Amino acid sequence: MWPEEFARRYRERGYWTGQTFDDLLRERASTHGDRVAVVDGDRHVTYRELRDNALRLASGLHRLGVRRGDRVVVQLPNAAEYFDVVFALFRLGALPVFALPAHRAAEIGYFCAHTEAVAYVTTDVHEGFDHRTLAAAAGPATVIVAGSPGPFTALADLYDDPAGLPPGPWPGETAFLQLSGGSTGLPKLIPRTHDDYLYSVRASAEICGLTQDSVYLAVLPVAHNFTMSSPGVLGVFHAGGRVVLARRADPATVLPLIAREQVTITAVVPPLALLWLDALSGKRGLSSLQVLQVGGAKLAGSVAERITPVLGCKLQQVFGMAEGLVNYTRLDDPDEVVLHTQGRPISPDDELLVLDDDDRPVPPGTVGHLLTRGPYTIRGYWRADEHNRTAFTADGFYRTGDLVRVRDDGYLVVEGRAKDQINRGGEKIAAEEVENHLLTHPAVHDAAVVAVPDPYLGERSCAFVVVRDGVAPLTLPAVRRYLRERGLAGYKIPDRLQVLDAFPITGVGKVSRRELRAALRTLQEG
Ligand code: J2J
Repeated sequence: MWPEEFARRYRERGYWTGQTFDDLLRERASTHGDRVAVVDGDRHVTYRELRDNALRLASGLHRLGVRRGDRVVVQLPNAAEYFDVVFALFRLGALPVFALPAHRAAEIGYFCAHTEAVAYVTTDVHEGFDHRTLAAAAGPATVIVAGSPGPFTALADLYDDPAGLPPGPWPGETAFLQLSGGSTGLPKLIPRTHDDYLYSVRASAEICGLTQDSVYLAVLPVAHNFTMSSPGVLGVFHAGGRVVLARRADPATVLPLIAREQVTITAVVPPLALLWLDALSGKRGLSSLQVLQVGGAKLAGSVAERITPVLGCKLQQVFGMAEGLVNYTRLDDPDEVVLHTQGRPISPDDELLVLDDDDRPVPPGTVGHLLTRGPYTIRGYWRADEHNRTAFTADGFYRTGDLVRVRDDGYLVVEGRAKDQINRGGEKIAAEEVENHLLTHPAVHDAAVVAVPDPYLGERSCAFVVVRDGVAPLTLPAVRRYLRERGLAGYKIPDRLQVLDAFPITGVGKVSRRELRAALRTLQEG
């Protein structure tokens, strides 16, 4: 949490206004009650209905035993119930833990255990996968299912009479736990408060020009920080606009949906932008679309240049992180800025440092490690004291792990990364997490996972392994099957495998895993 002098400053400057998520929804239900808040297929939910659903569900969850401060792992696809669930939890002051639809037993099990979750809310079947099979991983948590519940509690049965709900949380409390992209063995959880998050949401809605006429297409998973807050679904609710949910991201689903629902703004990762560009090249653009936000991974200049000519909308680059700091190119910025930078921070009180390997400032305009603190950037991960000592400086700056250059005009250019992570088209993979799973394989003596360049995804993952003497050779399909059976999310499963007799530099004495990964990157580039 922020030291008192900072908290006071952020309140005095009007960033932290004392609003909770429940306040936001209540205000919208009173000012925009009959307007449609959410479109999910043929289902339209007004602001009044959304608030009623959230209160009724809060009541049912409370009756089930969910209390203020409890954690609840939420894993839902882009469906209307998602909002009922999270706003019900916000109302109770219980903390949703935002799992992604792609997570499997390994991740869900860890989230439930680490957060001591009292409940796990999921769906029946999504993209051919039966999420009810993850119930065992949830441990003692009560399993609640949207759709056919099987032997579990049906979400639909929990909507109850909202009379007599206990008081809600205060705005300085942690509202939810967001997932870190991660670079360590186990994913870290990010505690965000009502006050800090809603500041970023309101400011983002303004920067992105949202109004009550905005129609936002949620195509990336709604629980991701980008889709939720930059300006995302919450920014739309703040502005009183409309959220349209896409269950799938392929052009055949999404492009007709944009036309049918007259979508004005959406957010994608670079590979999706590329897919849409290819699908629309030489055709008519998307006439309703005004802004395409692209972020989560570096957008190549050559792709950026095609967006306005092909799609007929503005491009906005977004460089953000679930830990806080978000940078946007502004809608009235000149082309050169929009095409070739990753934007500038939301807030005048976002403090940035660009440092060399020894924590000394680099000369202006040169590349270094980005560190940041500010009114919506966390001061520490949840229950991770030891990791926090290295992930943050003593005076509270978060080490982003990104290598950036800050131009004279204050805009940032992302030049690379110093963290042991693979950014697979915006999906983040912590090398160490995958390595730890590989090391449990009986044939694996040692393993290191690194990024390899990919023309479509930007990066894919490659697992280098040294096998034990006398074992049968390992193959990529066998390794992939093994990791899948261990319950690892699909996007974390290595795309490539290289079996080596020995790691290149282990002969030189003890090396850090970081040095090893760097050596392997050089090896595969050569
Ligand atoms: C290069 N790298 C980028 C960009 C994120 C808005 C947008 C994105 C995220 C997000 C987010 C990048 N160019 N434009 O939370 O609110 C890489 C950086 C960063 C990490 C954070 C939001 N945009 N990145 O991607 O928590 O390495 O958040 O530190 O998933 O993604 O990942 P994540």
